[in-house]
Amino acid sequence: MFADRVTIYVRGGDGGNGCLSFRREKYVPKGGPNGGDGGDGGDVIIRAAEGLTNLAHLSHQRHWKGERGEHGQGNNCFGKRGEPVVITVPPGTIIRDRDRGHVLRDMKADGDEVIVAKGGRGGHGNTFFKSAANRAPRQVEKGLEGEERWITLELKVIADVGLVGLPNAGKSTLLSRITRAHPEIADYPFTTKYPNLGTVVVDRENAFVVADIPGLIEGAHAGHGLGHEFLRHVERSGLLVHLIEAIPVDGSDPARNYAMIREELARYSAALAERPELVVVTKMDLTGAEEAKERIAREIGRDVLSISAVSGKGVPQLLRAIQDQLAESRRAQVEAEAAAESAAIAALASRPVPPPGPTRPPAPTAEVEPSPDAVAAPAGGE
Ligand SMILES: Nc1nc2c(ncn2[C@@H]2O[C@H](COP(=O)(O)OP(=O)(O)OP(=O)(O)O)[C@@H](O)[C@H]2O)c(=O)[nH]1
Ligand SMILES: [Mg+2]
Repeated sequence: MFADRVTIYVRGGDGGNGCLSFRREKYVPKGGPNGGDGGDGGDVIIRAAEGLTNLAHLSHQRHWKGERGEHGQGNNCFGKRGEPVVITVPPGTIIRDRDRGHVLRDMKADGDEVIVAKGGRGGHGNTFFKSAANRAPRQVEKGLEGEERWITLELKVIADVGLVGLPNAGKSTLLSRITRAHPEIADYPFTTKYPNLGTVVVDRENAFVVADIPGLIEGAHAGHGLGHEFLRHVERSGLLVHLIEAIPVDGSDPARNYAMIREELARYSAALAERPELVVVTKMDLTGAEEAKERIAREIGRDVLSISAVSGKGVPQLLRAIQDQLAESRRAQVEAEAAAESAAIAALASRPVPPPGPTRPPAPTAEVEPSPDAVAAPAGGE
């Protein structure tokens, strides 16, 4: 089973109640309050963990709750904190609030963590309310309820290279040739129903991840076929490798097929359509493929590479071209980041210095935890 989108309900544990209690001991009259605070409820935490490939483990359990905090007890015993619940997801998972729609966190790297539902704070016991004015308070607080919400988790596979093309173009065959992945391969369209990933290990320092997504067909943007649904998986890849069958089995025109897939990519996202792309004519072992390749290059007006995933011809050249392109993209990215940084520094440097004047009061902070001192007012102490 594969799942790349699930909706789950999360709820932090409720805080434990504060305790109302007084010290009662022989020979100690008016022993004073000794009710402890309740423990805080456990949070629900989502953590990215390397090694997971999808969200299937979450489709069986839809409700996740942090543990309740224990109630406070007499003798100034504080309740135990509720244990947090940790949900693991693969890096590349985006977490959204289902009802409000905003992104809570984009889990990019192994170990990234976010609290999606905070546990409720434990209530104060009556000891807390003791003051010079009130030495025997009967006041206690109930624990607060844990935060709750529905969240949607969506996995966007982070692949460096996305393989795109019509069904049957040979995407899965290429993936199985260049990586250790074992995708299903068959001579009918839509063999691949879910994305497959594989890592190409070039040498000790260099490796890249390739995603093979289900074939795209005309009208994919309108929901035809399977591919459009999965385009989000290649949305973040630095490079698209577009496979074209040299002599399509269905007798269609390869150059037209190319244009059609480009159109579908652009309809999905303009940013995706602008990604660097290598065009690769496949199944070069078939008779007549060489002429077909020349014609395709001429008609689409671009340089094309060619491979036979069956014989392996052209595959090393393709891998080299992919590596060069990835290195190029990384260089461009580093340069762009450096340029953005120096622009920001220049903007800061050229900002006019504000004239001296009365200092403004500090901006209010978003959520201030009430500090115990703010509630209790033991002015002067006992
Ligand atoms: N002769 C020849 N056949 C190939 C080559 N590459 C793939 N094929 C065959 O083409 C058919 C389709 O290959 P797949 O790798 O399943 O194609 P795909 O693009 O993953 O197809 P979908 O998953 O349906 O989108 C299979 O029968 C493969 O054996 C090749 O280089 N030469
Ligand atoms: Mg396939």
